Amino acid sequence: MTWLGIRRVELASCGSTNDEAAARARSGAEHGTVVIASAQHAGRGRMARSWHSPAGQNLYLSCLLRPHLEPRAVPPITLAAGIAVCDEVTSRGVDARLKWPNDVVVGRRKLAGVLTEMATRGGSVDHAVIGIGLNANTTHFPPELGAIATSIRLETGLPVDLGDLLERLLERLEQWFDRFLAGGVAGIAESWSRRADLEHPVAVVLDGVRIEGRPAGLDHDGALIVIEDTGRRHRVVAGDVDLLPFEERTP
Ligand code: BT5
Repeated sequence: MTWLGIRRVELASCGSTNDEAAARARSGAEHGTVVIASAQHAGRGRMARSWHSPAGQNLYLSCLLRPHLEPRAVPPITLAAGIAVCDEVTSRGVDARLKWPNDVVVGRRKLAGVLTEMATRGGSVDHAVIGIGLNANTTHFPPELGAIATSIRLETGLPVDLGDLLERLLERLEQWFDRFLAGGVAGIAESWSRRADLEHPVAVVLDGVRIEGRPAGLDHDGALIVIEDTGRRHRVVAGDVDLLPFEERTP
């Protein structure tokens, strides 16, 4: 690693590593600073959802970046982080895929999620925080997650050394952040699509209307292209994409 995680903040417990990283950014922390916690008591997903973060079992980390990018060019960095996580778990024998915009999934179960947040100053980016929650050793999830979450350990049957996982993941994150920072979405789009499940039909809600179709890769700005059976093409720029079981698709 040349820049990511050279500076680290290691916490036994905190509310959210994203909040800790943002607070440090406001006090001048450097590009590449990584905040890691063993537990979070207010781990967050998107749209005020919570992220289950039991102590000592999994990775909860946030990367502080100070990219020279326009604010609108920052959010797709989530896609680059997803590639890094997907490759790391795949190298450990997990059959993982990317699900737009921020999930790493095994089948329909979520293994990891990415939460990118940023702060601007005078119209330019002051800092971005890329938070990653990766389930490594959890074997028992709370009831609401039991059917929709998984971990490396559940997939492989093997316990995971969190220190080793962190180091390898940071190396991959640095490589993919570098690629994104140099070439934007164009530099990672093909790699992202190769790791995404583009066979699975999906449902998305666009302007209040539910659309079903096939994901067909990324647009130039990181939006997901979804094509209906009729051939109609849509751009998904925000929200959730539901993977439909093949048999449940409405005709
Ligand atoms: C995400 O949100 O997937 C982003 C998760 C980012 C978590 C990291 S941990 C380090 C850093 N600090 C933070 O505070 N956050 C980041 P979203 O796409 O909105 O998905 C959230 C949904 O995932 C929840 O509503 C649950 O359904 C589900 N979920 C919650 N905890 C989970 C877990 N541990 N494993 C799998 N699914 C989970």
